[in-house]
Order: sequence, then C-alpha cells, then structure tokens
Amino acid sequence: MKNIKTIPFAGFVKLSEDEMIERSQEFYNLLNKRRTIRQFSEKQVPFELIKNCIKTAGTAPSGANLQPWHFVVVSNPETKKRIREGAEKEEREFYDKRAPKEWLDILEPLGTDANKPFWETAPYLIAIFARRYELTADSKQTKIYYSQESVGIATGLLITAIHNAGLVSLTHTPSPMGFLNRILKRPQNEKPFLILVVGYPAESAEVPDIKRKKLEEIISRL
Ligand code: IYR
Repeated sequence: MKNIKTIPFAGFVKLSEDEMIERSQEFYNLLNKRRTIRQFSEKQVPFELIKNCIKTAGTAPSGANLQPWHFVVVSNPETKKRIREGAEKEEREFYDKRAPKEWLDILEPLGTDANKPFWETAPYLIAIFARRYELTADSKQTKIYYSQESVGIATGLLITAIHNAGLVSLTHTPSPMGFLNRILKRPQNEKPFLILVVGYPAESAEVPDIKRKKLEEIISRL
C-alpha cells in the first residue's frame, strides 16, 4: 500500500459462526419475501423513512469512491403527472412499435402494458441518476469509471432498505428516459438509471405467479 492517510477500521463486529449462519439465513428469509409490486395504495409514507433508505443506498461502494449517484424524490402530484405523461408516451411507442416480438413474448407472463396508474397513486417516485462524467472548469469532460455498476449497487441497497423498512417498490425503466432530465432539472452529465416507485401495496395487489431460479442454477463451486 502507498503511504496514504488512513484511520482505524472500527466498524467490524465479531460474531460467532453460529450467529453468522443464523443471521445470513434470517436475512435471506426477509429478502426472499420481496416482490416487485405494480399496484400501489395512496397511503402516505413519512419522508424520514425514504431519507433513511437513501442514506443506506449512499453507503454503496463505488468506482474510485466517486459516488456517482443522485436520487430525486418526487411526491408532488403535478410532477408525478408530468413523469407519467412522459413515461406513458415512451411506453406506448415501446408496446405498439419499438419492442421486437421476442421481447413482448418474454414480458407476457408479467402482464405489463403501457398504462400505468401507479405513477400517480404511489406516494414516491425516486428517480435515480448516474453521473457519467465530470465537467472541469475549462469545460473538458473527465470520465467516471464504473458509473453504471456503482449506481446499480446503490440501487440494490435502496431496494433492500425499502423492503426492510416494510414498504414495496417497483424498478421501472421506461426507455428512453431523457425526459426525466428535463422534468427533474438534472444536468446533462447525469443519465437516468431507473425510477423506483415506492409505497404500500394496494389492498388488492396481486403478483405474477413466477419463480426464482433454484440455488443450483445460480451457483457453482470449484
Ligand atoms: N418498460 C416496459 C416493458 C418492460 C420491460 C422489462 I425488461 C420488464 O421487466 C417489464 C416491463 C414496462 O415497464 O411496461
């Protein structure tokens, strides 16, 4: 290691192996209950809870510690309506024209279409932006390495934190999402990564009858 300024690592908590195994099993049990939800209740959620979840997302590791994420939390009905209009326009294009048949076939079990009332019913839309480059004082661009990966990891932590807090979410990527920069006034060096729709599930919420892959399908050991 080069001679850089360091501080003692104080965050490590030593547990027994039994405790570690139990905690890993319990955490899996909790996360295995998460489902992507597409029908939301209008019930309001305290902003403090969302803030805590975003603080958690901001603990993610990132390339060169550049922390290239930005989260815009939208609860204003007028802004939600504008996002809905922008997104549904893209989605109609997608379903009616752009999507190849193979893509529509693979979406069939999810039952999705362009009409998405959740844009306005859910109390929060969290638009996640990934900073792709920095603009230097002399207007040059310097690249941010692993921006997508870093923001992907932060988003995973956000989804986990929201589930842990007792809320539900939907990861949503209307494509293209350039309209979000305009509506949410974010600079051009930030690219919309995805929108997380957050709230309580509607009383009548249902989920597709789909299964997770078996452990043997996602793991190999050498
Ligand atoms: N963006 C569209 C289509 C869609 C694409 C994928 I990949 C999904 O996992 C689900 C939907 C929509 O949201 O309807």
